[in-house]
This record gives sequence, C-alpha cells and structure tokens, in this order.
Amino acid sequence: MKKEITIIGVPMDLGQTRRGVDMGPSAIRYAGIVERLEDIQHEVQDFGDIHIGRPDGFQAQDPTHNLKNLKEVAEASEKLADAVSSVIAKERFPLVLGGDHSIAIGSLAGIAKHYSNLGVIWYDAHGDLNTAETSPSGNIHGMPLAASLGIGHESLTSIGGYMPKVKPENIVIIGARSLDEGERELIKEKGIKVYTMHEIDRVGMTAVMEETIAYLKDKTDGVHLSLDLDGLDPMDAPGVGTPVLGGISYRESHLAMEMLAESQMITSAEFVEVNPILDERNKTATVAVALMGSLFGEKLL
Ligand code: 6HN
Ligand code: MN
Ligand code: MN
Ligand code: MN
Repeated sequence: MKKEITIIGVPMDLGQTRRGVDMGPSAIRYAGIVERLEDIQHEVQDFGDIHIGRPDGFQAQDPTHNLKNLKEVAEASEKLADAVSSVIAKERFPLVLGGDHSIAIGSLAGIAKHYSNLGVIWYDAHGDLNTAETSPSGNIHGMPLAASLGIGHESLTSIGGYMPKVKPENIVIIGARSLDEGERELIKEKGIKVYTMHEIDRVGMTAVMEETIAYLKDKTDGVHLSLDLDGLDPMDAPGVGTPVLGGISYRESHLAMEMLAESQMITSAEFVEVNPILDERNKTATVAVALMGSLFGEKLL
C-alpha cells in the first residue's frame, strides 16, 4: 500500500557524550533512504532537519540535578513534537531520523496526542527507562521511555503540555541486554513487556514478533516503532555510541521489519543512534536504510 511519508532529521547529540551522532540524518540520507522508499512506490517528502541549539559553554551545570544539556534537549523536543504533530495532522507518516535516542521524547510528544491508545515498540539494547535519580550517566538518551511514561524530570515529562504519552501496558521492549538496576525495578513495577536477548535466542524472532503484534494489535489505535541501532549486534551495526555485545542480527532485524510491514500496524517510526564517526564505511546507516526498506514493504520477490 502506497504511503505518504515525511522524513524529519534530528541532528541531536546532546543526550549523550560522544560527538558524531548529530551526523546520523546526513549519513542515512547519503545511504539512500529517499530513493529506497520511492523505489517501492511511496511518496516521500524530506522536511529537512530540526535546528538544534548548541549549549552555551559558559553555563554551569544546574546544581539541582545531574541531567546533561537539559535545557537544549527540552527545547529541541518541543520543536520536534510540533513538527511531528503537523505531519500527522496532514495524514502523512512521520519517519524521524536521529540523532541520539533523547529525540524520542519529542517524537512521542508529537505523536501520542493523535491517538487514545498509542502502542510503542522499543527496539534497543537498553531500556531507556532511567530518571535523574537512577541514571548512572546523567545522559538523557537513557531516559526517553521513562519520560514518555510521565516519570522523571518535569522539563522532560511535560513536553507538548501533557503526560503521559504512553501507558506501560502498551509498550514492548525488544533486544534488551543492558538494563540498570532502577530500570529493572521500573519494568517489574509497571509490568512492561520485555523480550530480552534471552527470549529472542530461546524462542526465535518469529515467535517474538508474532507475540508482539498479537499483544498490541487489539488494544492500540496506532503503534510507534522506536528503533535504536544498538539493538542490533555491533558486528552488524558498529556505528553506535553505546554498543553492547550479543545483539540482534541483521537477518533477525530484517525479519522483524518484514513482519511489522505485514501487520500494517506501524503508524510512525524513528531510527536513532547512527554515529558515522564510529562507523565502518557508513555500514550502520546502510543497515538502517535496509531495515526501513523492509518496514515499508520492500519484498525480495
Ligand atoms: N541509548 N543505561 C545507560 C544510561 O546511561 O542510562 C545507557 C543508555 C543508552 C541509551 O542507547 O539510547
Ligand atoms: Mn536507546
Ligand atoms: Mn540503546
Ligand atoms: Mn527481506
């Protein structure tokens, strides 16, 4: 089915401390995302990039919390939320290119107000469920899912002027293999569905995706895919800032995207954490583009 897709680039690197992930949107465009989607008959519009304000280096860390670049991340999130929301208002599919994963705060703030029961698939090595209190790093890219649940610093939970963006029972995390103590507690307390690498190894990606689709299908009126490239194994996606051994393979990810395409349940998506400086010949952006091809219905035959 032909889709009308709007690409939004978010050159954000302030949610973590390794520079270079702000070049993710360029690397993904260079790897041919527009042509790839047009080749399978979609209508694609490239909105360009959201402007990310640089932090002023003379400004001291706010002593009331440990969140790095909070002001800049919150400002960018509001801008992204407005852009994503206007894309959905025009009945187009928002495809957001990161940037670090802190951008999901803005994406979800712009998306969730158009749905009464938004589902979220969080494809990631991490849970991104930290708060200022539980975070080992102070990096906001480790917090977007918590913020979207309405948990954490008010400047992050209140983006778009409402909270929460998503209910815990509408979330599925896939690929987890590096969870901090506070994240584990939150997962248990809220009953969030998680397929760690253990389950993926044990039952296989086919069963994981069948269960994920069945779990979300009837109770949601839209599903956002938030795909962090570090969900994949670093052998297949080396250009990421926080790689974790033992991840999902390229083949398994390809299958997951094809199954999501068949389900026709995905209504918005973002691909994040591509860092071309850490990459090998733009491999990670190329993988991201191939996965987007599959997600949007590319077939082998
Ligand atoms: N990501 N759990 C670690 C932290 O600093 O909170 C790592 C977070 C990684 C976040 O990859 O989007
Ligand atoms: Mn992440
Ligand atoms: Mn991650
Ligand atoms: Mn395929």
